[in-house]
Amino acid sequence: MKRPVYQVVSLLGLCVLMGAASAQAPLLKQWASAVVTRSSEYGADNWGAKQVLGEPNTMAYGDNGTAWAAATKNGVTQSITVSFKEPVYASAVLVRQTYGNGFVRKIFAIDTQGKIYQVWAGKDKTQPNYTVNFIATFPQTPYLVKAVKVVIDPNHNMNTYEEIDAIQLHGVK
Ligand SMILES: [Ca+2]
Repeated sequence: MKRPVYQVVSLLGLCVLMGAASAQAPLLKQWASAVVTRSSEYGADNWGAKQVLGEPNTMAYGDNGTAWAAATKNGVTQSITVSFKEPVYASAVLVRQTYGNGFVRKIFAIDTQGKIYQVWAGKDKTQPNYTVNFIATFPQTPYLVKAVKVVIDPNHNMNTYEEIDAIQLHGVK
């Protein structure tokens, strides 16, 4: 006996769906590769914006020149914008905090056309005294992200600088 046509069609449809799910692109995790801009930096080398690039290299909590610090310990809002090698449909940004932790306030994604979108804002509950990889998650962007801007509150800890060692973008190609 022949199967009704609609059953064959629905079976085919199921196979296509399963194929699509198993072929889903893997999550790509990239460390920042270039500084686009920064509001300020404590130094051109130590504590400079370039210190956020690449893999983490600040392994102890404290005031370390291997992390980015703004020019002043406290004051107006600060930010750093970094780009990544592979544009991705992004779903998270990791901000490695190594001093004055708990200071991230907003994160913006910048698409391949240079358009800027706020993707995260909220309470950063990262605790001090340890190096911490703070991860801000958000619904996957429908546009390809090539850069992110991290906005921080330098007054989060009035006794310290607020320092970032590394920034990582999570997404799929
Ligand atoms: Ca501060």
